[in-house]
Amino acid sequence: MKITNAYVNITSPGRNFVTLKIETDEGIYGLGDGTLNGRELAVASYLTDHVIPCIVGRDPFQTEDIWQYLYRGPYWRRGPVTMAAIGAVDIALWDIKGKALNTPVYNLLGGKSREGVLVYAHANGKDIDHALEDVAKHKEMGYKAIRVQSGFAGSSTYGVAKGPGRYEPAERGLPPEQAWATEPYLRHVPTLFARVREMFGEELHLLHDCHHRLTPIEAGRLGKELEPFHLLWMEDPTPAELQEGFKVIREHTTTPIAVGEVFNSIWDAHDLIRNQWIDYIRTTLVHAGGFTHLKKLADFAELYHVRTGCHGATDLSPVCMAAALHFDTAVHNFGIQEHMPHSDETDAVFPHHYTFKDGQMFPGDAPGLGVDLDEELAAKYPYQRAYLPVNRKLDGTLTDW
Ligand code: EZ4
Ligand code: CO
Repeated sequence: MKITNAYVNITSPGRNFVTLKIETDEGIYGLGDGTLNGRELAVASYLTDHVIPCIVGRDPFQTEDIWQYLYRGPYWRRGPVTMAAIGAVDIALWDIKGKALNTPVYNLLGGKSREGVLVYAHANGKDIDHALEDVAKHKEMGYKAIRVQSGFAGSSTYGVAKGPGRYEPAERGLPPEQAWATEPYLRHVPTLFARVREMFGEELHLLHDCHHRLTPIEAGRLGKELEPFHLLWMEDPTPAELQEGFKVIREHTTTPIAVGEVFNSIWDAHDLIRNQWIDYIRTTLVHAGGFTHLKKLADFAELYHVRTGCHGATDLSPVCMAAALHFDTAVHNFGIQEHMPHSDETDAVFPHHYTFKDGQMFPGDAPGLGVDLDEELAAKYPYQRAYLPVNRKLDGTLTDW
């Protein structure tokens, strides 16, 4: 089998998505997600201008060799744009393999290690009472694990919807600016989780995302104060370029730690994993070079009791969500999968076989990934510039969003 053609589709059914389609001489095609929130066109150009010309004519079954060619070949390694482009190619090639062999991708990754994939939902509210209502709503929908974020007076925080409707971090146009204050946040979060546990008891898995806004010692304090509420994890407590920062957190709390949604290679997590400073690795397929690389990362993490918790926000397309569910079904050290449902418009552009039932998701048994792209419908939603917000402290200093 040979790759005969490949092209990039950019569509914006509510938000922007970059999809790579790879065609072969046997009529089988594969889809890969290359979406990098706020930097979509850079990945599209990287693919169209620099990657596609190098893969036409190759055997799509050679996923390892093509991955190494695209990683080592350009000399310039890693980085989110490069790794999302490699991810798009790799995901599409595994889709082709599955279709050619007439089997779902999870069977190529080791087969089913479990029947269903535990997912967590997002609940949020402008204050604690509204957040509690949203937790109740998601529990009612069948979720067994819920991430809870809530607003409070005096500054903004991460993960709270502006008005009615679902939370969507990116906004059309140039980056909006938000205000951030650490101290009121640190006082607020333990109160929030005390109320959640009081109302919903111990059975529900609870999670919280700090979104890289704390220093290690501040995260240590928060983790310690959250211990009575038994969180499944505290996510992205501190920026992770300084991996040793997590040692400080670990020295102060037994609240489990998850990190990695912005990582793009195994090296971003190397010290975190081998020193057992984290409990969950959140890197997902599109942003870290696809199945070929993420399987190595998961296998490495398994040696250190670190489980997977793949990123699953709406800025990852249904192609990545399908891919993640095959991955989650197969890897032994799966932990949990983030689930932020896509809009109806997005689901219509990307028809798929994956399903949700009783707090779990299932990749379906269609050959390959079981996801498609309706190109005619996609063409009705052209690219629209959209960026994530930036954060400033109350005195105007730029800080992490
Ligand atoms: O803000 O993916 O856990 N999920 C998250 C996400 C991120 C977005 C950024 O593009 O933190 O919602
Ligand atoms: Co997050």
